[in-house]
Amino acid sequence: MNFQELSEMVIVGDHIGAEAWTQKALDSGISAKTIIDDGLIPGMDEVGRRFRENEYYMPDVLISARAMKISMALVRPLLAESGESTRGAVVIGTVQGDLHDIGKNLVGMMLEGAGYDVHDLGVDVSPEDFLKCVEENEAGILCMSALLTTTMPMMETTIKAASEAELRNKVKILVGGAPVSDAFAVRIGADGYAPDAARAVDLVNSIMGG
Ligand code: B1M
Repeated sequence: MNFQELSEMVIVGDHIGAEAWTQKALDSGISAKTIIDDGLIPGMDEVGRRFRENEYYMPDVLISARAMKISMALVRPLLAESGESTRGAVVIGTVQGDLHDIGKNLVGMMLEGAGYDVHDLGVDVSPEDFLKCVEENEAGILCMSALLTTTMPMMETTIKAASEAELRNKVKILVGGAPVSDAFAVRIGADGYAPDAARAVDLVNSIMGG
């Protein structure tokens, strides 16, 4: 099968086509990992590039992500069954006290499209819940989102809690969200900051060596 076709369906956001293509590929014995590596990841990489270069806007990315997610929903169970690994586990959530999730969802979807095993804890996530999830899934990356100046300090609280739980050297902690900046990330001892979803994927790739 031509994997370029699946990539193209993701790029243009053809979720019906992506679902049918993925099912056909699975029926013909193609592995879940090959579908992700050769179809979905190149497609989402291109979406990320277009978003970075202002050729795509948020709605375009969401439409592409929907196509990617439908395909992922078919391959994910097989990936787990066969024990085939993804590019690594990432935990993501919006910090405690904060209910904004549009940007965080976008980052999570893009990371999933890039081949990571994303554990999305949703909104209003306590430091304890973030760290429990990191530990349980041996996640190499923790991504925190905050949209309110009043909830940004929860990022620092979570980082301190990670140190106290002796997890700090086991997980890279990345932060993002509209009021967050590079300088803030440095000040609170985070390992990195990304201003948007595409650059969050670039950052995670660079840390995970991909
Ligand atoms: Co809220 N809100 N809101 N809100 N809201 C803001 C953030 C605000 C700036 C509006 C304003 O006053 N101009 C303001 C914050 C002011 C401040 O703190 N200085 C504000 C306020 C005050 C509030 C309430 C307190 C209002 C009230 O009740 N009085 C309340 C708080 C509730 C709470 O959280 N406890 C509240 C509620 C809400 C809604 C529920 C109505 C809704 C949220 C719906 C939802 O998320 N499901 C909402 C919305 C929609 C907004 C605005 C309009 C849009 C936010 C958004 O989704 N942007 C926002 C104003 C604005 O930003 N223009 C506002 C689009 C999204 C794609 O961008 O989230 O920045 P963003 O994500 C980007 C990047 O930042 C980055 O990648 C994403 C994609 O490129 N990124 C990451 C995000 N997370 C990342 C994590 C990473 C890396 C990158 O990890 C490594």
